[in-house]
Amino acid sequence: MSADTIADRLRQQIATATSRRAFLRQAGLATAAVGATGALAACAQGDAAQANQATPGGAADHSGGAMAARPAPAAPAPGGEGVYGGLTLEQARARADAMDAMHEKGVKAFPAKTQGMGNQVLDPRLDKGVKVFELTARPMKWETEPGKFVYAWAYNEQVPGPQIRVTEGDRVRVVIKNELPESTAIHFHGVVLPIAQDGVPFITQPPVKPGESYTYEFTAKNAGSHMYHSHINAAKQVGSGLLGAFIIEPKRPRAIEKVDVDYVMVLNDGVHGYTLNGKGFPATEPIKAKLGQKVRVRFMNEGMMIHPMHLHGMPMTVIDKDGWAQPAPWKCDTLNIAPGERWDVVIDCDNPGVWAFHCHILPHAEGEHGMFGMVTALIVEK
Ligand SMILES: [Cu+2]
Repeated sequence: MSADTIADRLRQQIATATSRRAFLRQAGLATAAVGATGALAACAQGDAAQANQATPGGAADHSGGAMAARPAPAAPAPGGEGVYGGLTLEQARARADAMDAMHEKGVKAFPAKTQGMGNQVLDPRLDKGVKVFELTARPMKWETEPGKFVYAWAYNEQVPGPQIRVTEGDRVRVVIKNELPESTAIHFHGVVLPIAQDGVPFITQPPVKPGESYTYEFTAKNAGSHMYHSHINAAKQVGSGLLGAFIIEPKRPRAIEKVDVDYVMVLNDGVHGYTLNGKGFPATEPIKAKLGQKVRVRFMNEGMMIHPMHLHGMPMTVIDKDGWAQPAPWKCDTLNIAPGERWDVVIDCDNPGVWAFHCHILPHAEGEHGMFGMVTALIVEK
């Protein structure tokens, strides 16, 4: 789906909301003081209140970053308390319009184009039955949102690194070539393997020095959603992009994991700001499904903070934690993903629309300038 069709769909959603509000107003449920134009008109008071709350934190956290801003305490209204915070209706409407314009601009830009796309499935080379994956770690520039270029350390010029997918029982070989200005190593996070292949310098292997290559080889035993990442100077190396998804498909999938869309969502919060698959809103990628389809989301947190991911409109059924099946599937709409964790959920897409899907630590997702960072959408097409 192109950006244009998403914008069309959002316009349609807003037009529907507008006509519903007009109906409520006619029914005498809307306040008489409010002007009759625009879908947002009836919300002006609420927006003014939001404007007051959004002010003191300023734009400090808008671009993301390693530290979350504390939720700002509610500031006094510019003119005082009471109706419109002491402003006239016209002043309150002008404030609301200015803020709304910034919010609208971000939403209209979604999904914004940027250079580079991470998390692309890497096809293996076959060597006598062994699936061989070759990775090169190298510094590069990475565009997280339109015009925002960050310094990244990336595998195969992708943040997150290429997605590795194998099947339970496969023999797997991963070759890492180090073109970084320091040593590195790869740990296969969650994968059950022999200790020599665990990828922790000075515990299981020597560091891989600049200019060197190193080969890991093991049999993929435990199916599930796993990760691979650096395990030396990790706060910097993983935070800068040396991470990726490592998925072991089961030989015999359970009925509940037979889905139409299988989506990996890697969360990160390092020097690149708050990102989903290496991008911040509005450059994040929407998840698309048709009405009646099932979507599996594999959440993976490669960051240093927790991120409670919240889906609007439909519950998520949690099936796996760290690649291990739950004793029984359970439902939620907000799921806390801690650093290092993987959670797999299935969504029954029975509610059409463009649904917001975001981290609910609000300084990771929305400020007075609009939405940013860990925000995307689940689009359920009729
Ligand atoms: Cu978050």
